[in-house]
Amino acid sequence: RALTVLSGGIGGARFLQGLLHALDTGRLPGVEPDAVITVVTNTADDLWVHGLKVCPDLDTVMYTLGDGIDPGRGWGRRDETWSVREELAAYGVEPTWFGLGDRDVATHLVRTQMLEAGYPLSEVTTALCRRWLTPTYGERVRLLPMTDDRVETHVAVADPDAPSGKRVVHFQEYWIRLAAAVPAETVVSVGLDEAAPAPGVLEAISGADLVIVPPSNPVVSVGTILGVPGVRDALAATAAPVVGLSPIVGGQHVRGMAQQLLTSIGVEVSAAGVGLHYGARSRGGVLDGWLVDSVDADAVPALEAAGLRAAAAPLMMTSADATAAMAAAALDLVTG
Ligand code: GDP
Ligand code: FO1
Ligand code: CA
Repeated sequence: RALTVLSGGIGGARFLQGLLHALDTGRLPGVEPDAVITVVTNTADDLWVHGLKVCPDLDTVMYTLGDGIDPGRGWGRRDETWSVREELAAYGVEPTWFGLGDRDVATHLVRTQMLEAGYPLSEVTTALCRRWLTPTYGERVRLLPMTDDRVETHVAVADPDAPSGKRVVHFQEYWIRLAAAVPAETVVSVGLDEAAPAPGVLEAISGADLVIVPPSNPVVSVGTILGVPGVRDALAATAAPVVGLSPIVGGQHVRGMAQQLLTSIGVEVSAAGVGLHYGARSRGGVLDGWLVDSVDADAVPALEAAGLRAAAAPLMMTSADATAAMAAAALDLVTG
């Protein structure tokens, strides 16, 4: 069996923890415990900072599954220290708003050195995962960047001092320095149209037995992956059922900035809105099934009218067990 998951960072990583727990505890009927999971991960949050290439979503998935993540933050390393950050600030070197932990810096040094030696991001990721994933999962979990090419999400925000009245900032500056506290006038995925899917990405979709869209950010995580040339076609053509889980519960995101970004692209901030935005494969979209939280059960009829299989189930990832149940419900929706 081969499962493929299209993931962002924290939400996707937490879902993957539950999916692996479901496999380990035999809670996915018809899926053997050693099924291979390929994680196709968003790389458009990536940032060159202080000469280092930082890949937040790849690192969050890698550290989370490798048990190196700081559980409170959901990003960066546990038992972290911040001497490098403090020294950079002492030099007055910007961006001081982007916190690099000392342990985390080692990851970026290894990645940057390998990139500069000519290794593509996918091979760099495989190398880093030899430390973080292989000891625990062997070949069962493969972490792939969506592309080896440089893609960055940038956000236009209002700026009265600018001639155009707008200023474009990197997504990380929008999220961290601006705290997503201002409307995202426009979201731009720089380089996305020219990007090629990383080796193995299209095959992971076309050859899967099940494709899962986890509760990740529908705009800057899943939306970006869907924008990689070839990905939508692979999803439309795959024999695997494609099932998604809503990151919006009761009309709100659980964390992050999906509300601001969905509003920016004119999508209703609701479980139904996101499901309809992804659309049914039978009508040119990417999903066969869409799972919403129990509080959004009233959205099921509209989703079914749009050609989707839909159901309501508890969707708060409060524990590996709770998330395992979500994974089982998602599988059941499209294979039952
Ligand atoms: P990021 O790259 O770190 O922002 O992580 P993702 O894009 O993978 O996931 C972010 C999304 O996860 C947000 O839109 C949240 O609403 C969603 N999310 C986080 N925790 C939960 C949860 O427990 N349940 C559900 N349904 N969504 C969640
Ligand atoms: N998030 C913050 O809110 N503040 C930070 O200083 C910060 C630094 C950082 C460094 C490395 C990394 O991999 C992630 C980091 N993040 C930080 C989180 C990051 O902005 C988010 O995980 C995702 O990009 C959101 O999609
Ligand atoms: Ca992200």
